[in-house]
Amino acid sequence: MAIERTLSIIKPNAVAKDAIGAILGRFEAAGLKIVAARMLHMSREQASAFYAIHQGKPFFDELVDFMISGPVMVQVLEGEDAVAKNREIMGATNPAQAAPGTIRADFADSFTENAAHGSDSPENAAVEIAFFFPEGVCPRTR
Ligand code: RTP
Ligand code: MG
Repeated sequence: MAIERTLSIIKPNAVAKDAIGAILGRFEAAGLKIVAARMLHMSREQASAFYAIHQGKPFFDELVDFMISGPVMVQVLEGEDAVAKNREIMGATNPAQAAPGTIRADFADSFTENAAHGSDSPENAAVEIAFFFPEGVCPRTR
């Protein structure tokens, strides 16, 4: 299996309930290394650009309003099969369908406020990582 990087976001509802540490701990426990991290409160322009692929969909405005409702924690996770592994740890997009013990099962408040984002392919991960970390990501040395 290949070593991949993926972009992860702890969304505003999970930051608000002080779940940053618990969620980052799940990534580390699963063998995903945190190789970059930053906290920011996105502007409407930033959130709209990040979710440009969803522009025009019925949930777009609600999604952007939510993502700018408070700060988010953004991190790059590195490890074997990181894209799929992160999505497995997050659980299904609709928290009602998320498996027990997943981030969304434990920290989501609704379909929109579903606690976490994870890139859906290595190609999109590269684009999303560059979006939040244009200066690049330094490799872990230990
Ligand atoms: P994400 O991008 O956040 O990791 O989630 P995902 O791939 O599992 O889901 P995606 O289809 O990319 O949707 C992005 C986010 O939009 C919100 N959403 N709401 N109410 C709805 O029908 C609906 N559908 C999507 C969720 O916050 C979802 O994570
Ligand atoms: Mg997605």
